[in-house]
This record gives sequence, structure tokens and C-alpha cells, in this order.
Amino acid sequence: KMNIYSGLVEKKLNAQKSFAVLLDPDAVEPSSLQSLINLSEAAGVDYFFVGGSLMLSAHLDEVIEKIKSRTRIPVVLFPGSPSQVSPFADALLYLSLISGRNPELLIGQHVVSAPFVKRSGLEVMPTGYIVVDGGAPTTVSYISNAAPVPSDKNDIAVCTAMAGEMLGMRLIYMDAGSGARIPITESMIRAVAQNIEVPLIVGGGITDPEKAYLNCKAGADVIVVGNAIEKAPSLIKEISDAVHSVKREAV
Ligand code: 1GP
Repeated sequence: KMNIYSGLVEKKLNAQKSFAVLLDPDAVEPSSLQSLINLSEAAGVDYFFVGGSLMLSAHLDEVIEKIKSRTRIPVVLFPGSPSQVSPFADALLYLSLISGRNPELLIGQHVVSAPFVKRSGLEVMPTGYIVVDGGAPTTVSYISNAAPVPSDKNDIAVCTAMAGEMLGMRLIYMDAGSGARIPITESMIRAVAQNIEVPLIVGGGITDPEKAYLNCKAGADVIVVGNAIEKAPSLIKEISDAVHSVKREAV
């Protein structure tokens, strides 16, 4: 079962960019879920990422079942912890926090949850997760108890991504953290993209279509936006159009 991953690889071969809307079950009101789904369908959103660093509410399965029953947009888990693995989703970003040196988030939690993850039947996508400094401590940088990559140290990001790829990770996800004050620079994205073959996901603090577009031009394959959309749902269409306007010849 590698449907979503093979789709990502195929799109990368065609220099086709994707837009993922991040739904944090803690942040999204059940009442606004339906309208976010409708807007996303209309805008041609490629994926829903579901997850968050914390899970204050205990209704993850319910939220995912609701999404699945109302749209064909694939649901990809972006878990902040093993408790956020739901068999109702389509695929799992199986994250290893390779920018940090916290063994729990590199391998420890994976060992503990491996039988459950395997039994879930989810498409598992091994993902090298690189947290980059977002200008102020973000929830992920605090919770992970691991230093993020300094925002101006492109070389560290490049070597981290290269190591992740050579260790067999099939995706690299660079994240400035949800609500980051400063998103990842295009120069860092470009440097990483030029040194890896696997699809590159970029998120954290992206609040406008221009930045999404420039990130894609720099080499991002998937743009993730959460916070900004929760505040201004009309951005779904604007950012989706910007991401999908990036064509091979323009890269
Ligand atoms: C966070 O990359 C995601 O992990 C999205 O961040 O909520 O800032 O868009 P935002």
C-alpha cells in the first residue's frame, strides 16, 4: 500500500506541487470543519494533514471519520505522539525528528508503538522531520526537548536532510513549527532541495500565497498551512492557486 507516496513521487517527477491543509483537531471547531472541507474541495487542495503537538481533545478518530465521510481528499496523519495514530486515515507521516538529539523522538516512541502502527493498516511513509528555528520557541521546539536547526544554518539543514535520505527516509519535512513567527527561508529550502531526491514538505508560519509560491520555486514539493487558514479560510483558495501555478518550466 504505497498509493499516496507513489502519487507524491510521480508529482515530483512532473514538477507538480501540492498543497496540504493542516487540521489540528484541537484548533478546528467541529462547526467550522464542514466549511473548511468545502473550501478545500473547491480549491483543489491535495491533502489534509491531521495532527498537532498536543492533543487536548480526545476525538481524533471521530474527526478523521467525519473528514473521510465528507471528502475524497486523502487524510495524512501528522502525529505529535503515538497516541495520534488513527486507522481511519489514509497514510501516516512516520516522523523521526532527525534535527534533534532526543532518542525518544528519533526511535524510542516508534519502538513502543510499532505493533500498533503495523496493525493499523495505514500506509506508512518514513519521514525525516527537520525542525528549523522559527524566530521564537514554537510548541514543537519546546515539546520535543531538542534544539531546532538555526534558521541561517543552511549547511546543517542540508546535511541533516542528506543523512535522513541515506538512512532510507522517503520524505523530508522541514518545519518552522506551527505559528512560527519567521517561516523557513527560500535559500534554506533551495539548498536542501538541491541535495535530496525524495519529496520535500515545507511548513510553519506560511501566511500568504506569495511565500507559498516562492517556497515551491525554491524546491518545496508540498506546502503545509495550518494557522493562517484557521484565521482566514479564504487563503485556502489563494494559496492553492499559487502552489498549483508553479509549473515545471518555471522552476
Ligand atoms: C506546522 O508545518 C505546520 O507543523 C504548519 O504550520 O500552522 O504555522 O501553518 P502553520
